[in-house]
Formats: sequence, structure tokens, C-alpha cells
Amino acid sequence: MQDEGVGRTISYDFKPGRESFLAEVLIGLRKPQKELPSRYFYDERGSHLFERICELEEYYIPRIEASIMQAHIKEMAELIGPHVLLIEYGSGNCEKVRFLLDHLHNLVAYIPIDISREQLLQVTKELASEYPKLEVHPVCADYLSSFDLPAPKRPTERVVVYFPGSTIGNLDLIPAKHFLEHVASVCGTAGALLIGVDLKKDPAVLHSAYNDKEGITAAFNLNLLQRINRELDCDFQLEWFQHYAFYNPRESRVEMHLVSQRDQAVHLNRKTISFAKGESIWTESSYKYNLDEFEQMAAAAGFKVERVWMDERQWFSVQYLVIR
Ligand code: AVI
Repeated sequence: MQDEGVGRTISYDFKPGRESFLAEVLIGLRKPQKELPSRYFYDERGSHLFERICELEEYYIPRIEASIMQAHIKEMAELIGPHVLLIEYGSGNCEKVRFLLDHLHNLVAYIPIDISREQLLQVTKELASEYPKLEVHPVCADYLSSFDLPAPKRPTERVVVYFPGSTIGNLDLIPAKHFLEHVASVCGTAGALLIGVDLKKDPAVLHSAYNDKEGITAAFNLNLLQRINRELDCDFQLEWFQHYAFYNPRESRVEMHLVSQRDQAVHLNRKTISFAKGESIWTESSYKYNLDEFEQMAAAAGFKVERVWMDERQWFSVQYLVIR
């Protein structure tokens, strides 16, 4: 599929279709604890709202991660080495990868993988003008599914996967381990993973990060219902659902929910789904790790943690993992 304007191509385009979206929504809303998959947050408006979240004072992750990258990029580039094929899972606006694009030696090619096709096309276009010599192969896909990776033109010494932003935290623990196993197989024996992992901290900090004063996170959460209305012809009344996010210390995760403000029903695919007042739809989990927990999970997936960089308060970590 040709992208007008820049002559770049979406190398692989696996935009999930309406049918699988509908099936997942119906399955989720029929569970005793209703739930929706958080990866559907990222339609065009959702991706834009997430960018605004990343600019919020309360949402510390992007700021701290960028400061860690900035402080240690030379050491990271040394560890990663030259002639690398760089793959980014969930590339979003490709903002974070720029540290690597600017510092890696003789980068062979960059493969951004994202589910948001519009954003992927837009940022690929921007990268093409900023890095005219860089070989970029955008892939539109859900990175949890399997797909063939495009082959770069030049030979590659090793594959390095970049997974920033603690997006790993949005996976439950078993899927997170499976995801790491999948990454290990993509990397091959010489490969490595550079990953951002959010750490356990004062729940009050987490509470403000997911309950910002401006209500952007609430809008981001509610946008999922709007997307379902628009794409699946559903009739959620957004004013009767309220954003609710809290840290669950027992499970080490921030949970986001949408709580029904009254008894109500919605209609989807000729089916009626009822909500009692106070009942919630669980829309996202964001797990927070300590270093040992993450190291154990990585080891179980075949990785060895080679290096960890953290901020002074130890709120966030960037970790360099190699195959064991
Ligand atoms: C993308 N992901 C790591 C974010 C997080 O912190 O779990 C998504 C998000 N949800 C609410 N605010 C940000």
C-alpha cells in the first residue's frame, strides 16, 4: 500500500478488522467483570489524547524516561554496537526512538511497529524528511500477533528491539512473559532488548499520574466507548460512565475502569448488554515492577538483564537485556 507524498510503503499492514474488534468487545462485555482490551484505546483521537497525557505534569513516565535516555545514550549506543536492525514495538509518535536514531553507529534499518495506521504513516513521513538516509520499514500490526518482518537491504549484525514507555506494564504477567519470549525469538541469539519498565512507588504518585487534574486520562479512557459507538454502531451514553483509576497494591498494578453511573443498557450487534449502577468495565492494567520481579520474568523468557539505568528517585528504569 503506497503512502502518498513520501513514496514510503507500509511494509506490512495488518490493521485488525471490524470483525475481530466486535468479537473482542462482545466477549469482554459478557464477562462477569466486564472488560475491554486496552490496545483499542489508540484510534486517531486516542493516540492524540495519549500524546497529551505524555505532556502532563502528573504523568512522569515520558519525562523521566527521556532524562534517563539523555543521560546514558552514549553508554547505550556502545552496548548496542554498530550495524543493528532496530525494531520498535508500539512506536506511537516515534519520539523516544530519536535518541537511538541519533546515536547508534551505522544503523542498518529501523522498523516501527504500531497498531495506529494513521499515526504510523504520519511519523514515517516525518522521519523520512529528518533522516533521509535511514531505511525505514513501517509495519502496521498488533505486536502481540505474529507476522513476518521486512528484510533490510544491508546485512545486519544483530537485531535490537526497543520497547519504551513501560508498555510492557499494560500486559498481564503471563502475557508479558510470553511477549518477552516472542521478542527473544525475534532477536535471535546475538540480539538484545532495550526496554522501559516502570517501578513501584508511592501510590499517591501513581494516583495523580492516572487521575490528572485536566481530565485528559478520563477523556482517553472514555474515548474507547466513543470508538465502539462509531466503529461498531453501538450506543454507549458517555455521560453515564465515569473514569476511575486506582493502584491495586496486592496486584502491583494501576487499574483503569469506566463505572456506570446508573442502571442502563447498550445495544451492540442486535444484543443488549446491561449495566447496574456502580458496575465497571475494566479497560486497562498498568503493572509496576521491582527490579527483582522484572529480572525473574525476563530470565524465565530467556533474557539476562545486562544493565539497568534509573532516575535518582528510582521511579523508572531503562533496562538492557541480552539473550541468556
Ligand atoms: C502506554 N501505557 C504504558 C500507558 C500506561 O501508563 O499504562 C497508557 C496510559 N494509560 C493511562 N495513562 C497512560
